[in-house]
Order: sequence, then structure tokens, then C-alpha cells
Amino acid sequence: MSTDANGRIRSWTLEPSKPAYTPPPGAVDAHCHVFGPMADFPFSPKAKYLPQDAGPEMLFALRDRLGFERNVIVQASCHGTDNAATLNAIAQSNGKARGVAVVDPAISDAELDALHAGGIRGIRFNFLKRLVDDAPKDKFLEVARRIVRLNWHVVIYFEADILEEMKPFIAALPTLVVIDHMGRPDVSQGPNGTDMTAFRALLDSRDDIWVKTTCPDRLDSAGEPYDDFVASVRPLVEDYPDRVLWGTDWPHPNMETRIPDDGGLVDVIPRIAPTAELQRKLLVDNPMRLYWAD
Ligand code: 0GY
Repeated sequence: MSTDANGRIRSWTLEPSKPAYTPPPGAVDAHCHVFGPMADFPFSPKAKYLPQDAGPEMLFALRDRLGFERNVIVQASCHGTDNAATLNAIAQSNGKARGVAVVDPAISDAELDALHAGGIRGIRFNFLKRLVDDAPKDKFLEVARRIVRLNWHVVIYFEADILEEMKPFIAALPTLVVIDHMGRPDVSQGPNGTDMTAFRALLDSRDDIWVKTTCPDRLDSAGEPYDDFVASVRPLVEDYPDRVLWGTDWPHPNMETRIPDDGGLVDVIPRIAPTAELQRKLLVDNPMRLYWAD
């Protein structure tokens, strides 16, 4: 755990290793965040964690070190519904970043248009009680209907224990849906375990549900080399190759006690996507279709 004198925590390693694996040209890190910098972009009063600054320069330096070309920056819960830090990072990326916002469901159409102009292509609904105070499904559905005209998608973050109760909500969403971290299955159960089987049934319920095959560090309690994660996730990449995304999750919110090595995370990619074609879909074709279609 690394906490500074102001109680601000660092959840990322300062010295990530250089991965052995080289991503294909044009690879996209499709799930990462920025924190602040706080002096310019204060955290939400409702934030559940207080991180040290992890701004765009740090993110882009990591991108280059890991061999990626683009980022999809997901608004982190510590910034609430003020997307200024995310928009700032996108603006500084020379067109190499796009984003997913978190919005107040009462947002106006003009504000949605401004987010689109700033590079936002989706909105995130977070159902983790430790991260957000409430998650009003009726209001989420209303705002989801209002982003259809922008051709955006919805990103949903929930854990495996509420998958069943999420189903009617997911079925009602009028946009393409992306599920963060596969709905956080228990990967120690294996690819045919209860959690993965239920998650596959969800994927089979609509052909426009996509999935982030992310976060071995969060999902594999055995830690590196993340064998349980690989065993559970590789069949998913092989069976749904056109609906998978990959990201570092840097700066790894709330992982301050088990900080992952970002280079080690990249080296998991060829183990879950064992062919060059699968890697190109996962890292280039799929995220480009979703975030740089225009
Ligand atoms: C993640 C996961 C987490 C945090 C957030 O927005 C966030 O604060 O997403 C988490 O704590 O599980 O996807 O970054």
C-alpha cells in the first residue's frame, strides 16, 4: 500500500516491466482511467477512494511503453459525473484516445452532444455498491434511449452475484452493451463453472453484448501467472472473437494492496488470444469498430 501524507493512495506500479509480447500495430488499450490531476480536476465529494494523480502524460507514457497506440478512457467513479478530467485526457491525446462517460441521467441533449464532440462514445452504468451510492435502473434506461441517436453504447459494471437480477435490465437496453471485466466471474471455477456458464448464457441472449476480457489481477486470487484467468477466459475469446475487448485497467483503482505489473498483464494477451487473428480482433478491429467507426 502506498499512501501519501494527504491520505491519497497509489494503486499502480511506478516501474512496469517491458512486456515480452508485442501488440499488433494500432493496438487499443480499451479500458483505462485517469485520476485528476486533482489541482485542475477535483475528485467528487462522493468519491469512495482518494487516489494520487494519474494524469494523461502518465497514461500516454505507459501506452508507449507497453506498445499500444490508442486508449479508451473510462470515467472513474472518483470523478463522479463530471467528465472534465476524462475529456482533458482525450483532448491531449492527438486523436489517440476516446472515452466512456458517467452522466447524471438528467443530462441535456446539448451536453450529450458536447461529450460526443469531446470524444465520448459510450456511457457507463456502475452497479458496484462499494463504488456508487445508487444505480437507478429506470433512469439509466431513459438516458440509454437518448444516446441511441449518437450511436453510442452502454458499458455496465456489475459482479457475478447480481447477474440474474441484471438480465431484464440488460435485455431492455436499446444500444450495444459492453460488460466490464466479464461481470467479475470467479475464475477459480474454470471455464465451465457456474459463473462462466451463466455469463455465456447472457452473451448468447443478444448478439450485441460485448465483453472486456480484462483484470486478471482483480479476478484471479492466485495472482501471477494468472493461470485460472487464462483457463477461463481463453475459451471466451475463441468463441466470441468479434465481441471481445482488452484493456490494462490502469491505474487500477482500489488495487493498492495487490498492485499489478502492467507489462505482466500485457503478457497475458497471447495466452487468452493464442493466434495472430484473435489478437488483431481483440486489440485492433473490435475496439476500432466501437470507438473509431467515424
Ligand atoms: C475498474 C474497477 C474499479 C473501479 C472503477 O470507476 C471506478 O472507480 O471502475 C473497481 O474498484 O473495481 O474497472 O476500474
